[in-house]
Amino acid sequence: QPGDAVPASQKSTWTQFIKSIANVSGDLSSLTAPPFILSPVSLTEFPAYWCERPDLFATIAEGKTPEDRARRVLKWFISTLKGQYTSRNETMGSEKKPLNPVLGELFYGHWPDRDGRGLTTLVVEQVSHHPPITAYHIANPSRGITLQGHNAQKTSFSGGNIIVKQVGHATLTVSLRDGKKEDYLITLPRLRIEGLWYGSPYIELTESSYIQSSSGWLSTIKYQGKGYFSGKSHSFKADLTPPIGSGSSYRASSFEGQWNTTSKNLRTGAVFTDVTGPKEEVTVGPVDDQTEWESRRLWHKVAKGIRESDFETAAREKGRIENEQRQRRRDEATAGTTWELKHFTHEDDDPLYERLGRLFKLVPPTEDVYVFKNNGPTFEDA
Ligand code: HCR
Repeated sequence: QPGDAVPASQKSTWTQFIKSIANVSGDLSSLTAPPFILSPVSLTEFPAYWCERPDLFATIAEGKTPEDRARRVLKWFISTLKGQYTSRNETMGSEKKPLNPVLGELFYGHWPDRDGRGLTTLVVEQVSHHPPITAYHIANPSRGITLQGHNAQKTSFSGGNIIVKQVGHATLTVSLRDGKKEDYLITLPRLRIEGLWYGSPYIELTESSYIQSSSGWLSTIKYQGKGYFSGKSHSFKADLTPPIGSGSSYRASSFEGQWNTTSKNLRTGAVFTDVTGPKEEVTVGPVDDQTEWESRRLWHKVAKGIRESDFETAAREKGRIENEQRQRRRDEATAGTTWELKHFTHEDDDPLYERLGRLFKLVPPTEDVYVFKNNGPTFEDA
């Protein structure tokens, strides 16, 4: 029944919230949502989903050929989707509205070196508040792999669902043994938030996303939900195709399955991805050791309020943070200064996006980029 999962006292606020979503297109982050749908986690924590299977990230470097590495990148990418898009349903019962990060908010974490896979580090910074934009840098220096990207969202409403277009992209770089580098441009899928009328939202991925390697190998990933070609939710089909003009010596390969469970190689029948086993959450330093700008310290009281259903405290503390931010912006305007980013530099064009995007005629032909300043924490005690 519509509204089934909504607590009785919040049914009318939920209906109002849904109606306001239908009217506001673009940025959902500032809409006030009923308490039952609030998450105590800030959006700056989300880039950690990219590396919750750090072994798969590390083994990209073990690929012997461009094709082998492109397949490993695709396997790692598909294996991140379950965490990125279904983990709130698992931990909190449904998709929730994350805390809207403040400008300059930081999130640091790492995955320890285990069995020789190397230490993997994570640096995240909220680089814009309106619209919300999150930049991140993930690195496994001993394996010579880095992932850099930024993420914003444009939302619209269609057929009772929220459609989220992800704005931004990620680039992955692998240092090869001969001193050369291989780059990958990763585009991001479109989301459909379903189940809104029942008060238990969940994500389905739609349309296509791409991973273009500088070696020419291209992965095209098509997403489908229930009722389409496999009849199962969270389905995908990915084609890995050789560089254009490389002749018949290479054969394209295809993979099919569900990104939240398993998938297989269509030709051989061998398992391609399997995310039914445990994942490894990012390790984060204790809240007491964090600076005021670090996400879990900054939102500590708000998150505690949400977790303990003390929504009065949560709202008061959230208001305090937002007022402080407004005052900061006013002070900057008076002083004629602007906020300086700590870990990233904003550039209007991304040469890597342009170069790799051209190979498969990606539109738009360029996008902006947040370049990492290489000044993250030392992660010495990791
Ligand atoms: C759309 C979303 C905020 C953005 C979240 C993103 C796209 C962020 C980047 C990550 O890599 C992947 C990711 C996963 C999330 O599924 C997605 C969020 C889902 C909901 C949230 C909305 C702003 C909240 C809408 C409120 C709903 C739940 C009623």
